[in-house]
Amino acid sequence: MRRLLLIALVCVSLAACAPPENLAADGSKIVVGFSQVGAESGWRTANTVSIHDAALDAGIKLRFSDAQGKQANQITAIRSFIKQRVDVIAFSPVVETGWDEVLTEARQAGIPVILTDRAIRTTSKDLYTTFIGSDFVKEGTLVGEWLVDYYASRPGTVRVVELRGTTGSAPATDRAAGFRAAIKGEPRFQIVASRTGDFTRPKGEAVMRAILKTDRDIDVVFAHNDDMGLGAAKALEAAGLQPGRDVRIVSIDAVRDGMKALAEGRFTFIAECSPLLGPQLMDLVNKIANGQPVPPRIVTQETTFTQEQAKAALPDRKY
Ligand code: GYE
Repeated sequence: MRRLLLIALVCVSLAACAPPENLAADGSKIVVGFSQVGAESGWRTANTVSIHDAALDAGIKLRFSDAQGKQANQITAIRSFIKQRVDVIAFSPVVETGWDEVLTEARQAGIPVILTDRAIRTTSKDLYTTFIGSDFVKEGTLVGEWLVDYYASRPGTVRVVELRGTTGSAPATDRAAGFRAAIKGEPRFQIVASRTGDFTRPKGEAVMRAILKTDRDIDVVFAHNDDMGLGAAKALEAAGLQPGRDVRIVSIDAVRDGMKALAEGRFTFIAECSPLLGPQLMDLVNKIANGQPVPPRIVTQETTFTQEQAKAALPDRKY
């Protein structure tokens, strides 16, 4: 109480008092509308928790909408945020294209937009203020480079099954491209099947089961996320093949279940993709709501994990 009084006195005595961190320039509580992709994976669940927690910590009011994997739902949510006149709109776009119209509406309403986690393709750059998220091309490249290195001492053809993420989404497109760039000079690497598992465990399993019906001669499964890799592991086991010994599963994310599989030897390698975007996102919301400049692109810091590294990291893994 005495501290509050003191702060109030200091504020009154100063000509202009900077607003506390969690308030907009006009002194009101900042409201951010966030449209989430859905709940397709462990990554997504951890991302949603991170965003909720960070909003709470920053004293920012969060209006959260789950699009259940559908772009149409995201467009509806963004229109509703515009109507509510939120201070900032943030969203993680399900797919890359088809945003120009609704983002033009946001711009016309004077509401800044932050892209979170996934990029979009647009002709006009000024439809969003900044983009925070991973370098998906790099993630795919890291997996490909690691495999090239791993097989350097193991001669012969390497038959790869690729389980792709959601068709048209930035991570699926970019991870596929990065991976292909890494194995380009290595003709012995052959992508024998490439199908979408929509970033979910059940679809990863179903697609892998279907592939195994006609082809059991597989060296590597490259899953665009841990969940699809875990689904594939189940399908391989059901077909009498042992993941980690008969087939090497490599993936992206490094969520707890993936790290567990890696530590147990069912997975062979994971490139990390961090879902903990909440604190940085709320910091951006705060700055933008207060008219402060922000960089146009913020790239998430990430690493990679071998089986040994996963064993060491697992006890402290938060998600
Ligand atoms: O890798 C996957 C999720 O966009 C980075 O989406 C995200 C991806 C993540 O479903 O697990």
